[in-house]
Amino acid sequence: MAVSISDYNSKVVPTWCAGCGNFTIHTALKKALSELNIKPNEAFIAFDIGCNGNGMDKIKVNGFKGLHGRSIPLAIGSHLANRRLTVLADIGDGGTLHEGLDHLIHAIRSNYDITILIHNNENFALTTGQATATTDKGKKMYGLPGGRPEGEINIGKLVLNENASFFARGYSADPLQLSEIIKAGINHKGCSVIEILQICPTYNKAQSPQWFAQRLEKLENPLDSIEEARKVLDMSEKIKTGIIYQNQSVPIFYDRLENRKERDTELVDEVKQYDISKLLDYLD
Ligand SMILES: Cc1ncc(C[n+]2csc(CCOP(=O)(O)OP(=O)(O)O)c2C)c(N)n1
Ligand code: SF4
Repeated sequence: MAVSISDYNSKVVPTWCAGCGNFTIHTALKKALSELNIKPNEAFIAFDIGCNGNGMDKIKVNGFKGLHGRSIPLAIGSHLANRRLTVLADIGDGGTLHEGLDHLIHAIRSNYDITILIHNNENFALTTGQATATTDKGKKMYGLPGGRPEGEINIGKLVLNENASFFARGYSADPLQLSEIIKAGINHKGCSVIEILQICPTYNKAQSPQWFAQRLEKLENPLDSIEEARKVLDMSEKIKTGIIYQNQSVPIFYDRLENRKERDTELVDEVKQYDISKLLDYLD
């Protein structure tokens, strides 16, 4: 039976602020999963800490909420243990670019077959709007009344400098485009990094829907040259959305492991032959 978007509905009522981009990001995610006919029990999403991570109980999939910045290694572990699952990490710009930055870099470099959704609202929202690495230089933020002193990180430039095999940029107020991007990211065999420009009307009033409307431009087709892709990442005037770069010829980490080459079983099943109860004795 075909999977429908409502199969992903949970009974938990969202507590996000009115107008928060997380609502439409979730709709786009559910739409993408259902259109790919992935059943809720075939998907695993590692959630982070933050307003984004508070989405965990609002979508009915296998999930795990990790420490702040650690949803990416959790997603990697789940993928390596059980490749039958469609695995995503769902994380904010704060979690990704601060405590989680090393995990992002290694996920890209190893090209694990996971999809990373970065909710970029350009602030640490759950903790009331402090500056993150994507906040514009000079912008006044909670705890920084004199403005942010350093220059900002451009997620696309960071990701493509590490030779990511897939980078896309979506927008929370365009869930139709975003769901197509998420589908492409899931279908991509490798580490797909999707930056989602997320409206946060509470702590990022400057980047309103009107502000985005004046700047966003859709890229019709992905660029297959990484050098060309790097040229369209600048966000100072116009901001490109869409699948910006995809390289399908980079092998994924798992397929490069010599000791897994002859195996068609999953680690999650193989481990069942071992009695690990003694390792858990200390819990008594
Ligand atoms: C290990 C750890 N460090 C810091 C915190 C405090 N903390 C909780 S939510 C949060 C902000 C999250 O910001 P971001 O990842 O951008 O997500 P958003 O809330 O904006 O969606 C921080 C710093 C924490 N809970 N755990
Ligand atoms: S603070 Fe911002 S990100 Fe958090 S729920 Fe409110 S609008 Fe959404």
